[in-house]
Amino acid sequence: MRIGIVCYPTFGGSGVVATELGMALADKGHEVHFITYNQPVRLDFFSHRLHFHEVVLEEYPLFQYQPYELALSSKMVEIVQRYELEVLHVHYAIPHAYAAYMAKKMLEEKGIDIKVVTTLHGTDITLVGSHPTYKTAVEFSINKSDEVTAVSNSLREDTLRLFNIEKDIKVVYNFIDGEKYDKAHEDDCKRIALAQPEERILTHISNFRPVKRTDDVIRIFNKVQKKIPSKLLMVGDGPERLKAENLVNELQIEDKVLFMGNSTEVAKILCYTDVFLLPSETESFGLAALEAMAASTPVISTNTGGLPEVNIEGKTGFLSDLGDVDQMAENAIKILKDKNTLDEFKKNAKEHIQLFSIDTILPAYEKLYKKCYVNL
Ligand code: GMT
Repeated sequence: MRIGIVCYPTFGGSGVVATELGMALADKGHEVHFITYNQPVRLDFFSHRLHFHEVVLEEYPLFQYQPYELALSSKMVEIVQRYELEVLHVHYAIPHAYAAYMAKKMLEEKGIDIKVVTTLHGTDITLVGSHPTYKTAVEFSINKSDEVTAVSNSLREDTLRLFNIEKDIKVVYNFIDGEKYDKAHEDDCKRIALAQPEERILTHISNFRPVKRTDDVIRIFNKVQKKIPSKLLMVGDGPERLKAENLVNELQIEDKVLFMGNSTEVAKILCYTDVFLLPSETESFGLAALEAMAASTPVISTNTGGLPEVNIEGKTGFLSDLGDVDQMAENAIKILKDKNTLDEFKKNAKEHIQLFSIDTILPAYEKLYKKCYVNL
């Protein structure tokens, strides 16, 4: 098929999922066109089946805010026409589903029927989308999509609770390519550059927004390092980074915590990791946890949102109530205390990702694209 993918091109989970999906679809023979304001960070190759079209914003002094939706929907119309696209798959409802609806209507005027598939990712529903500022437009554009998916049962339920939804929302889990992580393990994994052989490595990866509770990450680690020699890798960047760095200084553990900034080498970083920390306030899915598990890393997380659908209590890691730093630290110590326990959790984590295999999830999206045209 000829598919347009609209997403945020940044390090956020929705952009990562959209990019990996587009690359996998192109690999399978589909023609994929990314439409966004920058080249997606994980888009590492182009081919005759994989294209990127930049949405260019013209600055004009009258505008306090540049009208991105207008530029995006105009670009969608242009690309759908030029490449005769059959489906626009938009990731993250705001403003992508709304812009896609406008593009659909403009194309209708030209006698073209483009189908729109909207995938809801989390904050577009739970934190931003349900806010009164956006709610009406988000609800409208979800209901006007041809097909709607959510990345977990929890997000589906949240959407139905927070909005008046007339459409059927299908759950299509996020996916992972396990082999990519095996490869990072096989290539020489230079763990010694970061920690001594007897030290354990704990890692947190996020966009350092308040919802990620980076202070809890530091406090959990502080308790762990008092019992087990260890290092903490803080990967990513965002508004809470400075606060997290200050807390590290206050606790006098600067020599044990490394702030690494944003990275495109997540698989390599995770190959060093023994335990992954994700104490988020809410997480519709927790792609970072799944990436950790693909690298055979057990996860210490909260039990919020879709996390219990990804991280399995006592098997792939442990889940605690929001803010229960003591229990999360105890659980991390439980996993790290001896090699046999750690190895068992690592094995379980790797096994569990089968449920989220790209081989299962990709056909689910392909079926959905076809379903827009034929009643399957
Ligand atoms: O976590 C974020 O703040 C980024 C956000 C995004 O849209 O990129 O992530 C959301 O989508 C991811 C991919 O589906 C999910 O794995 C994350 O759990 C979800 N984040 C939240 O629900 C907070």
